[in-house]
Amino acid sequence: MTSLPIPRLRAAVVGVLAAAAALGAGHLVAGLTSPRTSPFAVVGNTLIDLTPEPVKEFAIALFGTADKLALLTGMTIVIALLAAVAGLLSRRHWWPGVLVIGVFGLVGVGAALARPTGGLAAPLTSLVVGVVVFWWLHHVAAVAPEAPVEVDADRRRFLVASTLVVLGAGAAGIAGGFLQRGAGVTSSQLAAAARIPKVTAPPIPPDADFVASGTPTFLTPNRDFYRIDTALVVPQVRAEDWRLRLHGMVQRELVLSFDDLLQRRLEARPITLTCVSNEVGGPLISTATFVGVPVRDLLLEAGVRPGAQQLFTTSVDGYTAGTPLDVLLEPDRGALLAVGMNGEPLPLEHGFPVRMVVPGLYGYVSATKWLVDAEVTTFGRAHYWERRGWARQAPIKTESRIDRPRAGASVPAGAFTVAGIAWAQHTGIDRVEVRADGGAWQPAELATDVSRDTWRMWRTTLHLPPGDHVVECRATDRSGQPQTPERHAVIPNGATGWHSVRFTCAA
Ligand SMILES: Nc1nc2c(c(=O)[nH]1)N[C@H]1C(S)=C(S)[C@@H](COP(=O)(O)O)O[C@H]1N2
Ligand SMILES: [Mo]
Repeated sequence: MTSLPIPRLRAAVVGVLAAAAALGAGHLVAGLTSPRTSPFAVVGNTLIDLTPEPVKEFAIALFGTADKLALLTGMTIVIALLAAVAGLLSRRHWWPGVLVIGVFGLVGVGAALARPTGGLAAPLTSLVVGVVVFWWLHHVAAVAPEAPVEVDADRRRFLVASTLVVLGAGAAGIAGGFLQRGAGVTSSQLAAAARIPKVTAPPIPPDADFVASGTPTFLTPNRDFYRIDTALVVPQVRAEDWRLRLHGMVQRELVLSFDDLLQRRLEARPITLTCVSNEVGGPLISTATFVGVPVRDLLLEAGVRPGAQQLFTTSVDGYTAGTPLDVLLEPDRGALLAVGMNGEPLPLEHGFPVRMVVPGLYGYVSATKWLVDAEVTTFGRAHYWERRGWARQAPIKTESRIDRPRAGASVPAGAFTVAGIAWAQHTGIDRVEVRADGGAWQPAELATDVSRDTWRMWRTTLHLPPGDHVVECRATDRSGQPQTPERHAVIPNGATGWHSVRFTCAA
């Protein structure tokens, strides 16, 4: 049959809808099998792992914790454009578009095969649905040459078919999303809440923060806790299915279940986590009371063999971190395999059911979420970010941040409050000083000390004349080490420099 070329817009719509159907169907099958195999997750995570380091850093700086939303949006736009092109190539014949969609489908299958936790049901479904829907819509969209009177009927048929595809893809996508969120993990989390023993944490004194003066609350509510990870789809691990293998250079290999952990000695301790990607003045720092088993206890139980240097931890999604054993074995380091956060089980985004936290080390070398494997080994093995040019070891640097006034704010002339936070985890903060317009440093008032593993709030009152001003702050830690004014980028091992804020005193 010879037919006229499909009108351009209609041809592009065929491509875009076929892609939508492929993604929706894949998302649904991933919900029924394993969320990590959703085409969104496979493509997104592959992009994350392949992205050059500077681009990733730029994305975190630009979008902060909205980086994943930005990636998804960008991905969707690119996929829609490519699919429209596939449709436009197929105005006369069905096969060029099917070829393009098929090749992208196969690339998706290949990416799924390359990921640590493969699963081909979802990508294969996407491939088949994409090809079939494209072929079908192409035929519905075709315009019969000899029957101009039927143009309206043609159009109506295409409209009905497209609407069906849109509804089907949307319903599959939404159902997949619900299934993925359900997946038994939420009920597992509820059950865990009842099973985690209540360990009394040292009470946080009411004057540990200066909230009224503009600092964050001392403990960060779980929903406000900063989140950084490479997982586009949050891994779903039920506590009942969770196992940790502690192996490598040990005398006795341990395989622990969630209950095995709960039966051991649990500790509760407030810890301030910080991301190495936190720019000077940045938001990637939060504090929670974590409950968990001391990592040292487990290492002693397993018996570390001579010559071992690091604990190499792996997440269920393949992310890895390497933590020096001499740090983890310090009697008072307080590193935990955490099961609880601020009186609740770990939120899914923060590593449910079990993660590691190590006071004094940046998260990327120590705070593995969705932890499933811990190998005692030498430094011969490079961890996720080490392979991408970041430092192998990364103790947190002494830093401080101004939270009030905000940059660009206008404050009443005369007396006003400057307030913020300072941190030097596992050393503690000794002093914070503030200066205005490059003048003399003056000491700030410190909030009540809670622990050397947590941040310390500070505030002071300044009197400045009307006009534009700059305030700066600097901290000194308890080893006497002052915060360096030298500006360093976040890569390879954390930013340094004094935070400064420009603002105006109103007349
Ligand atoms: N599985 C996994 N764990 C991870 C990461 C990750 O990408 N995947 N990122 C690390 C980094 S860089 C940081 S800063 C902390 C952040 O922990 P949070 O999201 O609970 O604040 O988790 C660490 N643990
Ligand atoms: Mo981080």
